[in-house]
Amino acid sequence: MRTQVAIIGAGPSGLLLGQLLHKAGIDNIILERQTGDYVLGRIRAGILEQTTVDLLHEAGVGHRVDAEGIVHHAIELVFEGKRHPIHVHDLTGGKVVTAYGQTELTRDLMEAREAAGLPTVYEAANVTLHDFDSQSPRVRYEKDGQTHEIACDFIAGCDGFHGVSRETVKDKVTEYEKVYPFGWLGVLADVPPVSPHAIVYGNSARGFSLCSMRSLTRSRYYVQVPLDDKVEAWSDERFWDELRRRVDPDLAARIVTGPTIEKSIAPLRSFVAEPLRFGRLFLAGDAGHIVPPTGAKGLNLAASDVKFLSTALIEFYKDKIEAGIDTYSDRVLKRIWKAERFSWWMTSLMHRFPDSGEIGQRLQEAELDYLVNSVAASTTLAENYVGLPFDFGE
Ligand code: FAS
Ligand code: PHB
Repeated sequence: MRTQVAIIGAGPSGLLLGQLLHKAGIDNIILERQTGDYVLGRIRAGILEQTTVDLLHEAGVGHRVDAEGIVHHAIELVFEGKRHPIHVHDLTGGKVVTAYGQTELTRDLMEAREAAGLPTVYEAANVTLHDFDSQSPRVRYEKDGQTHEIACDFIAGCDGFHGVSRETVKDKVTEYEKVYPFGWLGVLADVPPVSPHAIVYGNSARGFSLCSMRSLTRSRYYVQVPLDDKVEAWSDERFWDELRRRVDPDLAARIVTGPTIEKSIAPLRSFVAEPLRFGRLFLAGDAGHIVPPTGAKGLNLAASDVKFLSTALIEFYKDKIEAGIDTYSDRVLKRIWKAERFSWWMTSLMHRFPDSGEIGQRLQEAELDYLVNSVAASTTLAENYVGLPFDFGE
């Protein structure tokens, strides 16, 4: 079989890239090792930057996020038992973020791909990448007991942090990593969100908390937990009680509780692989980087990688220009590192660190008190939170 671009991974990166390339008339195939239902079953991101929403429209799948996404003009910070708004819309000249679950975004892209009759091989096992340092790369995979080979012009490694793409080039990659000494216990519950028009980030001596949502009837909450904590140790009652203790009394009194429909603990890390291009192989999304979710950057950073990569590939096929593919890695890494820095800063500001002692908590509270009372400091948070423009610093 032959195609122009072979995409590894049917997560948001791979699906969005596939859709943008298809819209530009570029053939592509996606190889995914799991089933579609398994991919949809992963509960992950929830906040989209405007540039990500714009990309969904460019890909022809923006109608549902417009209809069902919840636009936020502000976020709120809780510290010392009080809640403070950060009016991101006003501080950034009108930019906003939209609450819309990664599951729904993935579903929209999967449905559009299927409607267009584009080839996606689910349960593709043992994917291997070949000859990507030549002009004739190949991808192999196993399915139904058969080994298949795809000849292509380019390979897009969109296969996430544990994928085969970065593993294939591990001897050519420099890795930068920071693992945080805690995790996030997250729950989904079909109850109305306590703060439907602002994500609430909480700093408390008991640890970080986050009040978010997936719709006006489905809430998403998180509390910081020790790295060795176990989901089994957290009954619903214990979770709701702990969440209430970490926010201000007014918000605590308004939290609508109910049975959780998903409960999981995720570790937090900052990770970047350099470079992200190896001849005709490109890494995009979590295959190349991971951020702690405190800044709501993971999915949005994946989308911006795809913006740069799709533009470069379209330029190559339409105008025979190679500048985009030659500069892809340097350009996305400049953006990735700024998102890594912001995510690290938000994480450092909002979480309880085991080794920082009481002074650590007081220093965080001082920074938060300065931040909510300084237009300059709030603007810095706001412009990073809504997402820097694609051409920032260029
Ligand atoms: P993904 O990991 O989503 O997709 C990669 C795909 O490749 C998967 O479907 C995988 O099955 C497939 N694959 C892997 N190896 C393969 C192989 N060898 N062959 C074929 N296919 C292969 N981001 C936020 O912004 N906010 C959050 O709150 C947030 N929470 C998260 C919670 C968790 C537990 C995790 C793991 C991530 C979270 N993220 C969050 C980040 C997350 O949203 C990612 O940024 C996003 O999924 C990135 O999308 P992809 O790059 O497509 O990678
Ligand atoms: C979520 O809704 O899952 C979410 C929101 C904001 C974050 C992280 C996760 O910073």
